[in-house]
Amino acid sequence: LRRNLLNPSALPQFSHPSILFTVGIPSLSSSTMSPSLGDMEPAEAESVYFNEYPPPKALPKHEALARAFIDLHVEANRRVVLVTSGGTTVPLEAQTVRFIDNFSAGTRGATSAEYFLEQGYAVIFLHRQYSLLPYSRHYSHSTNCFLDFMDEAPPVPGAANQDHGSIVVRDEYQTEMRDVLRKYRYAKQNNRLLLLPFTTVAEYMFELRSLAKLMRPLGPNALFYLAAAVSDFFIPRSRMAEHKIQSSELPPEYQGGGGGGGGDSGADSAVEGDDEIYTGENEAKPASQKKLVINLDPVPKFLHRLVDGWAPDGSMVVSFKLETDPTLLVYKARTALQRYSHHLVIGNLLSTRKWEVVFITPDPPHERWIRVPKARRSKSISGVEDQVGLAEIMKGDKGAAGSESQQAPN
Ligand code: PAZ
Repeated sequence: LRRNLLNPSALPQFSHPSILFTVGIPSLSSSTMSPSLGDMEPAEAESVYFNEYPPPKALPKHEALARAFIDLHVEANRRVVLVTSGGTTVPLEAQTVRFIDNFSAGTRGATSAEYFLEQGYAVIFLHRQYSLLPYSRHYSHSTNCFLDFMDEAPPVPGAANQDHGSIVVRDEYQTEMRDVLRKYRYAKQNNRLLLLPFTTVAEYMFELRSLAKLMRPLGPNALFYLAAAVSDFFIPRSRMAEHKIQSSELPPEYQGGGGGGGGDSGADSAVEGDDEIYTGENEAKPASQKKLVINLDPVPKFLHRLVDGWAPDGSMVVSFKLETDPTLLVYKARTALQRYSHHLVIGNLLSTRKWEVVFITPDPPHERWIRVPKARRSKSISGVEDQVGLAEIMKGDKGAAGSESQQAPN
């Protein structure tokens, strides 16, 4: 996808810029748009947004699981953290064939969840389906195939079947895997870890809202640790194509079924119409070379609603801010902290996020950099570099993850 920022002057009714994506397939674009959620008061945006989507099918089941989990830990007066992790998708069609995604593998969330568990928290792990999970992350995904950790032991002498031995963990991995296995078993057997998956940005929003409200009985024992990479732009349901967006012109008798990018009304779609209004690149090209122009709206910033409405009184809210431009990171993290009045923003850069973060706090020192020293950036068993041990640091175990400073990196 090639991304073009829309010239805001072309759309005076929006205070938040929409974004256009162009891909090399025939064009379908929009000339009219519905009012932007970004222009509304947070409570109004909430009701419009959540009324537009049917709740995810799994929500009632997730709510029941979460309710039981929370009750258990309220009873035990235990702290509970909601860790969000992984990226959200933005579907282009209601019956989704294509979607926009982002880079997040869920390493931060899964790693941090392990630290929280070690510190005695119960963890609700709201994660992108198939992203990294606490404990299993050491042996999953592309960095390592779990089969590489296995061997076949020689058959036991005298055993009935001498054709094969048992499958065992290779000697060199025994110690580390035993350690991980014990922690995993402990978390499972003691009901300390609840795994709840999402895929789309809308599913994420529904789950977050429900879980935050369910966590109210926890009061100050609740912590929100929002490490998921949540899409900033989306296609509202009302402007989404129902069916797969077509890449070639259809005969007239097949047109108008919603597959061409329009919503059911077809009047205000995200992906139909005069794409040249936005890109200026599409004139006089044969159909086969036209582009698909996708008009995205800003996702409402529900952190406001989380802090001021959904979350329990006295709970702590930690959000993350990812940037790629080092000159923007602290500014953007500070702005988020001021805007949403929560407790901590942890800033990180895409390229250095595995060993360097900055804590932006309302109280002095306001800005604190935490780095894993080079020597400690060892590969774990799975070949994934260790993440900064945020939960340890938040508990005041200073230096646990390495050096600290109040200066930005050069
Ligand atoms: O999942 P991961 O470990 O690859 O990346 C973690 C992260 C960069 C998504 C997280 O640390 C973060 O910054 N989340 C917030 C992103 C944002 O919406 O700005």
